[in-house]
Amino acid sequence: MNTPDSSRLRKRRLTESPNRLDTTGQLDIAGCATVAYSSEDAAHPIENLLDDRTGAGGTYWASERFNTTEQLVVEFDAPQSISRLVYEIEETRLERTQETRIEVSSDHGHAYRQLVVQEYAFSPQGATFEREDLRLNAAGVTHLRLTLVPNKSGSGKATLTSLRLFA
Ligand SMILES: [Ca+2]
Repeated sequence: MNTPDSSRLRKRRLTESPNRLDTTGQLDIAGCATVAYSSEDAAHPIENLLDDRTGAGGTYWASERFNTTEQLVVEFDAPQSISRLVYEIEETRLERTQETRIEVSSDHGHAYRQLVVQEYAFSPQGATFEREDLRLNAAGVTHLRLTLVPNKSGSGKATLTSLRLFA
């Protein structure tokens, strides 16, 4: 007959937050690419996309123009494999739907292949933050282009809190 023996219990403390991002293979975009952009609010520059202030309340890039479709293009110094892309959008004040289109080019931006189109609806009373974590299978990428339509419904400016790419 077995007697309970609590000393044999295997236990561990839960330390990892479920929202913690696995950063294995993360590309240093600042070190391997140029980021071209169609618009930038001086108070919310492109640098805010790549800093470590992510998540709700994090720093963000914003267009300087209302209701204008904007483009951000990551131009790699050398062709790059991309297996994963994570981006975040936050909109706390306005009711609007932002569309994000992601495309890649293997010929220095002449032709693009569309990978994803996603829409998020934001509302101050409802969803105000979205994180997308995409698995991709893209090799030889010279350019990665994001096209952001800020006013698919409603009205506002294109914004993006973070952009992370993984080899
Ligand atoms: Ca940020």
